[in-house]
Amino acid sequence: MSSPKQNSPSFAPTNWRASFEVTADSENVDPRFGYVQTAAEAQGGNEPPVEPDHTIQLNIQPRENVEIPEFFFEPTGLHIEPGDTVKFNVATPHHNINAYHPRFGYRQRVPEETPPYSSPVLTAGDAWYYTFETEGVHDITCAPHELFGMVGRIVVGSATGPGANPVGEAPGGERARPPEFTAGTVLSDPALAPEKIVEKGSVSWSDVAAENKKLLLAPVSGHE
Ligand SMILES: [Cu+2]
Repeated sequence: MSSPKQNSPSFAPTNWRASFEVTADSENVDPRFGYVQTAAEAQGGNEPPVEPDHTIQLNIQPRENVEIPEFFFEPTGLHIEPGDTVKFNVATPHHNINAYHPRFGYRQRVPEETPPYSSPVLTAGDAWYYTFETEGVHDITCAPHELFGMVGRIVVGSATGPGANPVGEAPGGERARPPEFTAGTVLSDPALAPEKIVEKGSVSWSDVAAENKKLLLAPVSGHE
């Protein structure tokens, strides 16, 4: 048994902007909310405030013999440098991008001093920009599709920090939730080991073993 103090993530207010270096990109891209570019804005010629250094697609594709499709980030693992901006292309409706941050009730799987960042739920054609300032492993999820395994891992600089811990062993204690069900098995796949992502630069959803993408949730039935 650990003490209640160790179990509780800190809820004290934090000056996020003071806790890391602000680059030119992060002056334009909010450290908690990022930057949304809707499909309509893109069609209207609205330029985003930064040029992205990388792009990740948010996809849905059918599964064989199972009604619920696969929801995934492509690439699922990506190595970037501190200060790089990632454009998340919402290729299919509807998704969001959400840090595994203690303020959201999760165990800490983003570096200390990282703001609790998330995008709104976005639809096809929308894009979300985020500038990753804090060095280390950033585990992210799509909150609506987390339990179906829609998770990703962005290694910023080095494969360090709380997110480098095995799933379930990151700090946060018993009352904070680790990535569960398929989210947990995907993030535990050897292809997504943080050092592997650094070595390869980018890891595709197709590199994750089928076994680890299996749906672990059964449809609810038999309710009175
Ligand atoms: Cu999603």
